[in-house]
Amino acid sequence: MTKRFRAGQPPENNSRTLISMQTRSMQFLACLTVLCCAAMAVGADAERPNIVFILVDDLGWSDLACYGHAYHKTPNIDRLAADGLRFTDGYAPAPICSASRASILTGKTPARLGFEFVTKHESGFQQIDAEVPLQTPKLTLNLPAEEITIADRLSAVGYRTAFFGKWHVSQHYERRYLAWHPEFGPRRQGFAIATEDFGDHPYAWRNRKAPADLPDGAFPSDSMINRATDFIHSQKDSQTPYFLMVSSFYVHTPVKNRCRWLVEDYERFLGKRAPNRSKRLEYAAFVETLDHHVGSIVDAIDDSGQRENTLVFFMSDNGGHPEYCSNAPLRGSKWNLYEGGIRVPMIARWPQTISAGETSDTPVIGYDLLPTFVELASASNDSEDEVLDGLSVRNVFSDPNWFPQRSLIWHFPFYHPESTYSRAIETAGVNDFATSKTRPQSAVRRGKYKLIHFAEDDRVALYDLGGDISEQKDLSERQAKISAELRILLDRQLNTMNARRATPKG
Ligand SMILES: [Ca+2]
Repeated sequence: MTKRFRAGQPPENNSRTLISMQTRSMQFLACLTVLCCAAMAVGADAERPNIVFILVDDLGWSDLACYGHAYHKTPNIDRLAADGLRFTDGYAPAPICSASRASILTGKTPARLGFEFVTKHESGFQQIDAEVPLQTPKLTLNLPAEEITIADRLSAVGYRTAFFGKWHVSQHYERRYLAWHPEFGPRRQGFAIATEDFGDHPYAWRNRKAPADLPDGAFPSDSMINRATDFIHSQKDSQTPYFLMVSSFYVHTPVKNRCRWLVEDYERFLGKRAPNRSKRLEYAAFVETLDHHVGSIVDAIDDSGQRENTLVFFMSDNGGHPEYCSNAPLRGSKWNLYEGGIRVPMIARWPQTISAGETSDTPVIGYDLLPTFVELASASNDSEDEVLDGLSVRNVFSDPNWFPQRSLIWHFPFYHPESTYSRAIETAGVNDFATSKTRPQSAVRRGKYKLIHFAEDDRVALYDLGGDISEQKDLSERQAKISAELRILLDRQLNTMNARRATPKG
């Protein structure tokens, strides 16, 4: 194997290898050919699991009953957790879609990829509706086709690969929102099977108007989910392992339901004066619809006879939308680096290896998935040519107390929101039910401590997540030594990754 991957080291210990994307891509293709031949020669390995990766959109850490939500009904996802391992400290690599997805697919941080924000129709700079002191980097539109994704890695060792749902790491093709760009879509990133389909999400409704209501108890049929379950059933008797990524459009806005019965069913749970009541009722029904979809996928796996040797990995791409979701007890929301923006539901079920009903407080982050899945596919993570930021967390599946010593980092050198910044509330609290101003910021977590650095005023805040999950007590002065250490660590890691910074306008 000519292309080997170096993982399992903290990012601060990695030195970036300078080698052109093109050269790496050619080496990888050569390697892919060798590995495919090897895989065919030995036949499919019964020890290698199928991997079904369910990535959901904007689901908050507190949104599921199995994470303590008081009234959302999520029996299917709860069952997944009861049959497997629930992570209390699972993290998205970014508080926003595109950056998080690019990072998950490649095992690299958004800082290293230079993809820290959300893709757009066209390139340029952010347009903010207020004077801001920092100049943010140029917008990134596409995950380069040369980047090596989970699907590239697994197809190289004989996995069948399929993708359905939200891609969002390419610019919107022909200005159609979320349309896959043919040069940067899933088929250019290692997925052999990929069909664009919005299913029954309101994105697909004509003029975003709901088709007819559904009768009591009925959920809408969703063609995108049906494609995924058809694929699972088609692999019933296959000896070849598969990697299926189901990337749900739920529970991203527009939050609208055809199941009025379901929305009405939630009315009793929220007082008439509850903040954002109607939005939150729609949202509750939306979350339950997502849960129904997840149930369809899990049922298909179980019905196909491949339950025991299929890893189902479920997570959200970022925290909950502040206007719809109660992110409490977490502070903040989607779009910022408080826990509400990045700590997400994360569940793994793999009956052959993971004991039922386990919980782990080991921090695991989306950019760990590539090295983890690669190891499960019996491929090597060791490379001289490629630097990964993630770590294989395979050990946590058999030992939920396994706790590697390392740090996690986040980097968001942008402002948000762009066109309504002037009207956004000044800072993020707990359950604002409003969008707050996000200023360029970065964060690092080591052990129970998390430091956030704010670029505008070079200020830091330090939180002890062990005793202060709501990030209410800034310890940066009382714990000055830890604060200084983490500040240096964060800066060093960002420099190692050639991170793009927001800089003073001049
Ligand atoms: Ca998202």
